[in-house]
Amino acid sequence: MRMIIRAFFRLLRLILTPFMLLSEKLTTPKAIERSPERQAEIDKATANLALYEFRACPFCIKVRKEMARLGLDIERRDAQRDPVHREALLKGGGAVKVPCLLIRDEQGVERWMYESGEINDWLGREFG
Ligand SMILES: N[C@@H](CCC(=O)N[C@@H](CS)C(=O)NCC(=O)O)C(=O)O
Repeated sequence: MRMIIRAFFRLLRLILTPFMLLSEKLTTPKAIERSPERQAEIDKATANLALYEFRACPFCIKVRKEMARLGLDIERRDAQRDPVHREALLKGGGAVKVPCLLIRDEQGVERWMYESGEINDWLGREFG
């Protein structure tokens, strides 16, 4: 029974994923404009960030859209299909839950931020 339920959800995900990704593509906002100097500063700061995500997770899509709106080039790590990223998320953050933003400060101290709303608020405060 468990296998059937699992297969059902896998099939559902397979069917829904292309629609979710298409909808993301169609509704992703344009990036705000900045001077090249300011953008370079931001690119430097975002090099210390990484977003752990599932491709078709609606909460991850919400964060990716905010990243696009703010013009942020943040490394994306697929915690669904890449076992190395999945393990790193579990070890570092404490749970395989996405989205999760890894923030590394200048001293190398890591902060693992869960919750799409909290992540978007933080991105807005830092880079908005
Ligand atoms: N309230 C959270 C919801 C995140 C969430 O439910 N993510 C799902 C994927 S869409 C997940 O990671 N599920 C795995 C789990 O909760 O163990 C947010 O806004 O980020």
